[in-house]
Amino acid sequence: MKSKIVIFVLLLATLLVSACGAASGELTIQDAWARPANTGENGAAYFIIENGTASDDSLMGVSSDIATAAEVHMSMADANGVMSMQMQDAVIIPAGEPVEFKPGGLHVMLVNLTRDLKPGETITLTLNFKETGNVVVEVLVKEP
Ligand SMILES: [Cu+2]
Repeated sequence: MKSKIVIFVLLLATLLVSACGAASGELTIQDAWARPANTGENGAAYFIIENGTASDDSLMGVSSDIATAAEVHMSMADANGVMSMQMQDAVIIPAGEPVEFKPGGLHVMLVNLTRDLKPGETITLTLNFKETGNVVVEVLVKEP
């Protein structure tokens, strides 16, 4: 009789653990788009990162096969209103809080494009996260 109860408790514990596993979400990239640009120019890509997991993550870098380099930048205005861009080593993506990459703020700069980016085309970026690892994103080229 006692052993039956133990087995039941173990079963219940297993069910609870798997239920928790299913409830915790994942890290997703929404609304990815890039500005149209020509070969040799710099392009810019934007998206929203939603971290549905239970722990903070960090975007460590981006790679792309259509540019010499892909860098994470933050645009900012100084006291005189002059815009500049600062390269980011890592961008923290808090659990449950979306981080928006948008014109005038965070963006992925595609340095020295090796092909044209025409409206309607799709390019691929690989985002590297500290915890989640690599996430491949389809990015639509469109006018802002
Ligand atoms: Cu930039």
